[in-house]
Amino acid sequence: MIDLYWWMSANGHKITMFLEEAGLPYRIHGIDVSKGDQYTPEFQKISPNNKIPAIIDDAPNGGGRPITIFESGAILIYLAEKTGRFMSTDLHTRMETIQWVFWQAAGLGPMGGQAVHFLNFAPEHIAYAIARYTSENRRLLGVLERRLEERQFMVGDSYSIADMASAPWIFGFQRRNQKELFDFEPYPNIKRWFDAIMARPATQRAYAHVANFVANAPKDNRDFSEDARRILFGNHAVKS
Ligand SMILES: N[C@@H](CCC(=O)N[C@@H](CS)C(=O)NCC(=O)O)C(=O)O
Repeated sequence: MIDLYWWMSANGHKITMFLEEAGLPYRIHGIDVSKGDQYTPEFQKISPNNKIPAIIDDAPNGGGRPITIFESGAILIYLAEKTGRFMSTDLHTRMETIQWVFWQAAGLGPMGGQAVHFLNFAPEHIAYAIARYTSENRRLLGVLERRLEERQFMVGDSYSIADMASAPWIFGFQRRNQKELFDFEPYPNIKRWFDAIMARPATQRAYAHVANFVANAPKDNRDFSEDARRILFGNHAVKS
């Protein structure tokens, strides 16, 4: 059984998408990051960076010592290797997949995340920050569009953990309906790829978990209490 420490965010959806595709048994433990659940001593033992997602697999090799993993990219690689699915074992293809997982975790995620933050959650309008992150996000989207011009998926014609890492971020961008952030129009290949992934029954089952946690996912500052903003965007975690 896999225990998944989760909240309904792009990085959380990556893992439920994999688990649903692979049909692995799992149970979700909700970590409400807007209430500060990520800072409890119990969760910090599992995820020392105080962020979701994290997993504990109680039987990594069909038994043996349980393993704890944080960082969504590391979890995806672990699950792919555990199941032998969604990442080829061929050296070149495996490394191509891992590169694109890192590309998402180090580029599209953090840069897109900052673009979303400065456009929607920052207490003041900082034009420089908005321009800096939206333009870097657009550059990364251009990289993804080029990548998908000649391929069905990010690594060849097989759906892989690279796609599972990136598609939830596109989901998060498009649901905001903000032209400065994202618009499908200049990215027809991203649209084709994204629509195909969202139509997969496993993706739909993964996203259906949202309804079990909150009726409406927060969209901007107005949906967060002052406490939630302090926890998520303040210096709550900084030890002086
Ligand atoms: N690099 C990490 C990022 C994880 C992350 O940013 N998680 C967010 C939700 S998407 C979170 O836990 N935020 C709570 C906080 O920042 O306090 C990963 O890919 O797992």
